[in-house]
Order: sequence, then C-alpha cells, then structure tokens
Amino acid sequence: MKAHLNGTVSSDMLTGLFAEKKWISSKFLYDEQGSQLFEQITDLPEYYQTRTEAKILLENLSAWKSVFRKPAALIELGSGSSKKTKILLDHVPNIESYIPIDISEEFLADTVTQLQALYPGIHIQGVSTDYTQPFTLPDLKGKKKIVFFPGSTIGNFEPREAELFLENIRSLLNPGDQLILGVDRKKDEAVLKAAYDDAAGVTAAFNKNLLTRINREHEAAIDVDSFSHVALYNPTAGRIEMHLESSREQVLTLGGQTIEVKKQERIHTENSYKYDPEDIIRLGRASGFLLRRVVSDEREYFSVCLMEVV
Ligand code: AVI
Repeated sequence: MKAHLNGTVSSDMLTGLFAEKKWISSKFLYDEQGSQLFEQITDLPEYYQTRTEAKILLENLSAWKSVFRKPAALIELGSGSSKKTKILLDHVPNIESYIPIDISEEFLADTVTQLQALYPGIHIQGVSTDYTQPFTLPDLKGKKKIVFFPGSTIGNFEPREAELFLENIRSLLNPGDQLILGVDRKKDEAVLKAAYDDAAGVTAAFNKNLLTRINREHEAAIDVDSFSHVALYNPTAGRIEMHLESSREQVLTLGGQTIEVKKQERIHTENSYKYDPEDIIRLGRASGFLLRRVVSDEREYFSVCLMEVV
C-alpha cells in the first residue's frame, strides 16, 4: 500500500515542536523513505493488519458480491497500488467502473495504465487529489457508488476528524450507496504494542525518519540517534500512540529557532485508533451511515465493515 496521508514540505511540520506538549503530524511520516518503510511494515510478522484484512476480503466474497448485486462504481480512497482492490476486481462481477483516488499523480497514472490492461472490461478513471480534503467525483451517470477505504487508515484520524471526513464522503453519495471500511479492532495490549514496536525495528526507523526528514527539509541538525521510538496503548482513548523520546537534555536548532528538549521528553508523532463494532455504529451515526454488516477474522483482530448511506 502507498502512503495515503502524504504531507508536503512546509513549516506545518514544525509547528507542534514549539507547543508545550511537542508533536509532529503523522501525515509527515510518508516521504519517499517513510512510504518504503511503511510498505515493509505491512510485511512484518507482528503487523497482522494488512494480511488479516486481505484474508477477510478473500474469504468473504459472497458479502462483496451482494454489495455489487447491481452494476456499480467502486471508488477507492488512497488507492496506492490497488493491491487489495484486485481481490474485488478479480472476483466480484458487476464492478462497471473503478475510480482510484490517490494524492500521487504519477503513481496513480501508472496504476491506472496497468489495471486497465488487466481489466479491459472495467472503466477505470483515476482522480489525483488529497481525499482528506473536500473533492468531487467524475460523473458516474446515476450508477450506484461503493466507496472502499481499506487499511484501517480511518484510525489515523482523530475521532472528530473521522466524523467530519466520513460526513464529507457521505455528501458525495446517495441513499443506498455503501462504504466498505477496514478497521483495526481493540485487542490484547501486547499484540497491539508488538505491531507498533516490531523486533526488527522497522517501525522505529519509520518513526525516526520524521527527524531525518526535518533535518533534510529544514536544514536542521537533530541527532536522530538521541531519540528512541516509543509505542504505547492508551486504553482510555482506545489508541496506539507513537512518540519519539529524547535520551538526553538538548537544544534543537530549526530554521534559525531553538527548541529545548528535556531528558525523556517525548514528541507525539502518531495516533492509531482502534474500532470495535460499537465504535463504528457511533461513527456511522455521526456521519450519516448505518452499519449493515461487520466481517471479521476468527481472532477478531480486524474488521471490514459494510455501511450504508441513510
Ligand atoms: C497507515 N496506518 C493505518 C498505519 C497504522 O497502523 O496506524 C500506520 C502505522 N504506523 C505505525 N505502523 C503503521
């Protein structure tokens, strides 16, 4: 999967470092190196999410076939290489059009060319945009629309942001249109922590790459090795948090300004919210969707939710 919350070069990246509780937005995790590291994360033994979601999709084809009982358009948010979508395109009849949406124009154009050759019977039209911002869809001539948002990316939105985001998606749809949403569930803390603090240190490298990016893009000289990766589960908020913890007291010099960092002070870099079905019902109610069906793996680690516009 490609990065979906692609950040651009901007001082936006530094704002949170001047706050009382330091933070950097997780959208900046996905520069070229970060996107490659994320790709590696999805193959890690501890990161069950990607594998589990693909398995759920493949083992429940009748559920997706019933969504596409009538010919419809499939719209994917943050399509990347459309790896998981191929499961649907390969097995589900009645997908008349496929609209992959991705921020990376070049990558999207390549994917569309490749997919069109593989699926000549499906009309494929890419939309290059930041789908987290309001956008419009091409004219789908009254066809039923099925939005596909896999990967549990919804978990990286703050709860209120997630509601507003889905409300915005809802505004592009009509009653009866549906959303297929992948979410990572609440579970044993040790399983969650391992998924975000793997033995090979790939997630640590992914997190620390934020500092490398700041050094490169802001001519800073942060000693990346003086920070360590911290992943913890916050049960009250129902989320995994990633932080970067300073091993010593130090002063960071950034764009001509200085920032004091205490020993063991943390910079908060990502939240990954976990959603059980009751959380999805609530999210749906707040954004104009009704939860129709939850399909999970046998361990109930991950769910693919079918939601309908009301
Ligand atoms: C992209 N997103 C769903 C990942 C997650 O699990 O929240 C990002 C990630 N962060 C650390 N590992 C993976």
